[in-house]
Amino acid sequence: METLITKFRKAAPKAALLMAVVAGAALQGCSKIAGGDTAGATATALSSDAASAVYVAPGKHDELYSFLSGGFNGQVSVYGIPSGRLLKIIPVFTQHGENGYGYSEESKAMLNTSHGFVPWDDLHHPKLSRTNGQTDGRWLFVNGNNTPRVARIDLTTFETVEIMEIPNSAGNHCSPYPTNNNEYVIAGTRFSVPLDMKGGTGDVALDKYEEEFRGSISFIKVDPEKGDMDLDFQILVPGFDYDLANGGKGPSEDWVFFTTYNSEKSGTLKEVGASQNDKDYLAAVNWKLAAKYAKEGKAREMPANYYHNKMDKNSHIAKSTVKKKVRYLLPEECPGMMYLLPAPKSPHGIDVDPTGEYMVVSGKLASAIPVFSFSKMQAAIKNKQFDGEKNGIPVLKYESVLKAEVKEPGLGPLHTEFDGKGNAYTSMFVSSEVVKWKLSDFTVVDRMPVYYSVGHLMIPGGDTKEPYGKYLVAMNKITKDRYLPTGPELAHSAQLIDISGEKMKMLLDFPTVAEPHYAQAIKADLVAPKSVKFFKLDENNHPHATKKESEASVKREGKNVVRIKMTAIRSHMTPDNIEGVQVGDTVYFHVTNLEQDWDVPHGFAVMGANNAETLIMPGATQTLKWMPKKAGVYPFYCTDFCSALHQEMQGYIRVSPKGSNVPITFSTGKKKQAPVASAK
Ligand code: RUQ
Ligand code: CUA
Repeated sequence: METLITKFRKAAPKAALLMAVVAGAALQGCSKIAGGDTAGATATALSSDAASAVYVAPGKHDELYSFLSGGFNGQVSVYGIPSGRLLKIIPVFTQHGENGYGYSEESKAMLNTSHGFVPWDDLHHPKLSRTNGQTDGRWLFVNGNNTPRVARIDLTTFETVEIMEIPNSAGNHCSPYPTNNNEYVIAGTRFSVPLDMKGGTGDVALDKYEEEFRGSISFIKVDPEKGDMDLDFQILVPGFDYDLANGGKGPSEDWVFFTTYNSEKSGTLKEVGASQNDKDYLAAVNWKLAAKYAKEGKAREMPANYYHNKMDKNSHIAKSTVKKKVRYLLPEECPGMMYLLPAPKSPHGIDVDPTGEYMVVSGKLASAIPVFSFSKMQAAIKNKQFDGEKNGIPVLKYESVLKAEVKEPGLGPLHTEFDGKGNAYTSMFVSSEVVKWKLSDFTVVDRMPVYYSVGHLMIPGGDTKEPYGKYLVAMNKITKDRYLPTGPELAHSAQLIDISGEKMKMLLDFPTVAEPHYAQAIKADLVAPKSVKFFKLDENNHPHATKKESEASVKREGKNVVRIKMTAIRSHMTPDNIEGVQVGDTVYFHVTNLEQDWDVPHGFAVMGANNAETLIMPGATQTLKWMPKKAGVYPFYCTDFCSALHQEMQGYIRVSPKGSNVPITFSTGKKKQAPVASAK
């Protein structure tokens, strides 16, 4: 009792501080409106030649692709930079009615997990694949936060081709981090959980947090040619919360760093409980050494249960494999693999500068930004400048690893990126600004207000060895009065800032699809030339593909399955008249798009289907499953305006009562095909 009360008393002032920080964030947005000075603020912040700097003439292409996470819509959206034009939405963890992703029979398996079919997630961090520490434009890795998953998008097709579930994780937030040659994609858990060592979380009393809960860091191997992922091993780490991950480069390229909070190991009211200690930790993990330990037999194995879903390139059919074991390392058994660096209270962002020497830790509740030195860290390890240990992991002395602190940067520092010209840019959530400071003397040299409450910011390649320091994109959580009002729900927003000169220049606001947490951008010429225009029909090995109209068919299989193998080409479907289906049947429309040309998808929808349309790319086959419930005649049609005769691209399917003797027939144009005997 006594201790509880003392604990609470200690907590009170800290809780008050937190409340002030939270209230400050809300005030920030409102005061601008109340003051009525928004227009003024915008005008002064906007550079006079902003319009021409972002103008991409009709028919011309943008200089860069940017990939913005969609946060709680589970998707990635692709914008051209500098125009801010939305080019595409790539569904990843979320069903997408626009093209049938997650609805079609082929793609459903992408969303399988050990919890069943999960058609949603919270996607925070896109990370481009790398070669020699530079983005190479091959793949984009993204994380699913809620039901821990890592996905890979192929940038030749802009499609999600692989999703790996992460066992022993909960809230896959510090994820994904690809090493400099994609040796591994590394993913850390946000929540610690009790592991039952049987493939799930343990049924443990919640007040046992301190003793029973653990975190995990997962090491996913990436095939250097194909990009295929495979969970190699995990490190089971102390039961803190792990927030963000970023990796070294150059001298530090064997290392990956994680911010942690809740080193107090509080299991409840974390806004207070996890803010007791004056310092939490930056965890430094030598991933190369970890991989060596795992390879040399230090890893144990435990049962697990997680899904690995892959889309086949030629059939476009996703398949799930269930994995039943995972290997793990314990840091206390692997000397030299992991160290803890004290970092001011509940740090959030960790960003390593392009030279690999500085680790910048943004503590959202801290008043300065600590910058750690990698060479000092190496020396401190060598000279054993330790401040005890935590769960068998050596803690380095704060002073022994600290290079400098950036003083009075602003309120609520979250994330930092670099321009490759010796400058760092940090987002300030509470004071809504981007702050530019110098890596040479750690002084602040410029500020730019952003609207409002900026989370991440992104410089193309700003997290790699070679940033492209021309643009910065600020991703804002709150827009308030920035756009025409759209009821209670407002768009989130991105702002494009010119960072090529000494002073930042505001260029453009553009609303985003859901919440952009983080983004990546890359020069268009690293991606555009490799873009696939259509799929080759002769490489289509879908078992129900129909490569010629003469091969189209309708067959009854067993008692109540009807399989329709259909083709689509401008501007008809074959067959377009179908009879003999009965109530109670399960009907599969396997539609092959026969086009061999760019930008000619056909869509397919049938009245009353409890499903989305399917959108079939040229050369591909997609399947819509339909279970008609009433007798009648049902129209179907192509949903994508594909030619002048698109509206004519339609047909009928007749559904008769169960047990009816209407035979299966199908046709296109006048001549009826002979009825096909049922294949018992
Ligand atoms: S983070 S809250 Cu990247 Cu700042 Cu998700
Ligand atoms: Cu095919 Cu419209």
